[in-house]
Amino acid sequence: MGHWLSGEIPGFAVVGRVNAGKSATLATLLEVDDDELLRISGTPGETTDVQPLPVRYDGEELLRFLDTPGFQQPVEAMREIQRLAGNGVPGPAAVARFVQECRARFPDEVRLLEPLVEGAGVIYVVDPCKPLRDSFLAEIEILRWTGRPRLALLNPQGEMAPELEREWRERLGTSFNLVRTFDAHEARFEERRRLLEALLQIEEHHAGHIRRVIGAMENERDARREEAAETILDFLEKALTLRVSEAIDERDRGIPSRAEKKREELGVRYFKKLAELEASCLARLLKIYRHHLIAPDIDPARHAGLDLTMAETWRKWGLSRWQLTAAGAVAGGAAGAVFDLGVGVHSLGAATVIGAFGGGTAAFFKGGALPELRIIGGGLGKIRGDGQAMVAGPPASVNFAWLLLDSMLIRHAGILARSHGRRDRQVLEVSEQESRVRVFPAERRSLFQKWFTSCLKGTPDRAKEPRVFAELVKALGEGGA
Ligand SMILES: Nc1nc2c(ncn2[C@@H]2O[C@H](COP(=O)(O)OP(=O)(O)O)[C@@H](O)[C@H]2O)c(=O)[nH]1
Ligand SMILES: [Mg+2]
Repeated sequence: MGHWLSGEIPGFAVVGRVNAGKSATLATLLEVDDDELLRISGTPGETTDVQPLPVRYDGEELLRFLDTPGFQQPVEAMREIQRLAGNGVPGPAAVARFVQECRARFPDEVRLLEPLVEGAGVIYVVDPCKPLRDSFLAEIEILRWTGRPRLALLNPQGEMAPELEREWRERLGTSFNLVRTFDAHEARFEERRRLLEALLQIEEHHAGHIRRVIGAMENERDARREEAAETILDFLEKALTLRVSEAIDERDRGIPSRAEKKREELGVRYFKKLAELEASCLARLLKIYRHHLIAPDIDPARHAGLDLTMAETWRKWGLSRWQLTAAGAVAGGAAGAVFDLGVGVHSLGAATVIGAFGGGTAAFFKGGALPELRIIGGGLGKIRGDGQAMVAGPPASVNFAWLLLDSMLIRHAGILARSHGRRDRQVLEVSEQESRVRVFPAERRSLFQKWFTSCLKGTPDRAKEPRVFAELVKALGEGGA
């Protein structure tokens, strides 16, 4: 024996019916969204052996989970164990004998009971949407006879009917040390931590190891949040200071159609670059949170037929009306009080806005007006050493910055809400969700507004960065993150 467990490392075997969601539970708990590492499948019998899943921090194994194939013939196995117990009440000894003697007839039951006989704790996963049949009662009995510490998890795969849930809870409550709900498709950080804390309650002997795992998990969450904040700030700074130039000569200027064509190319390149910055920011966020099945919502066709007359361009870029309104609520709503909306535009002096802003930027979003890409210098700036160039920069309105931040915060929240136990592909939706910047406290808004303005001027205010970073870290942790 001693095949599945090792020394003082606490082990927990995840057991239950085939398709109860055992593998999905572990995948969500351990943040594994890769089927190569942890197979989740609607086809029964895909997991045919016990799979050890060590939990390591800093190279040291602190905890070990064991994924199992699941019960196949619980009623027959229960009878066999009763038979082995003779006239006595079945207990750990009868289960141990069953494991030793009945492998040929009950390969699945023996496989899943083996780690328990060796000393692993039990995590029993059930779908409480299923009727509580005799076969489940047999599983519950067998697990009770193992004498191991036992946690039952309700993993609802559909609507949980209150009546049925009560029945499951009552039944499980008499045979398990603890009964908890853990929805493998919905659980987030808090639920994952609560699951580990539940293990702490049923398995006092290994409290030290489990506590270290919980501590490490919390540290990791904080570190990730900081890394995400750094990533988003880096993106914002790059996006807000992005300038793209297109060389023009005398002939271009002389022929309006040529100049127009250059301007169009400039727009295409500007948005392409912006989309690249956005995509790389998202890719980094997905990496930080270990997600491989989330597709970035960046439309490759976005830049086809790009036109600087804007509305369409901006829509393609994902900055839809609702977002503009949301940002308007931040920047526009408090116009005059906290924000100095004009700074970004006027300080550029020579900046020419192609198309009409309609005067003040405060009215920017009124009536659904869309932002304009700014062509700096009207195509005549002496930007490059070798001649003249037309330069495109970000829209002058600082609302643009708020949009970029808001869309990243919403995506970040979407990433946190996604459990690793899912195996469907997901596209992050920005448009359907709530604005995050709208609920920023006034001081934070003011700070970001100033920093954004400095970025749009092309000279990011370094002195403000530590505070901007700290506030962003806070913002990333808000809203159940
Ligand atoms: N809707 C829903 N489906 C789930 C949940 N957990 C697992 N499933 C699905 O149920 C099937 C079996 O899951 P799996 O984890 O492989 O079950 P196992 O055989 O107990 O390991 C898969 O298609 C999963 O996507 C859940 O919490 N909600
Ligand atoms: Mg499985």
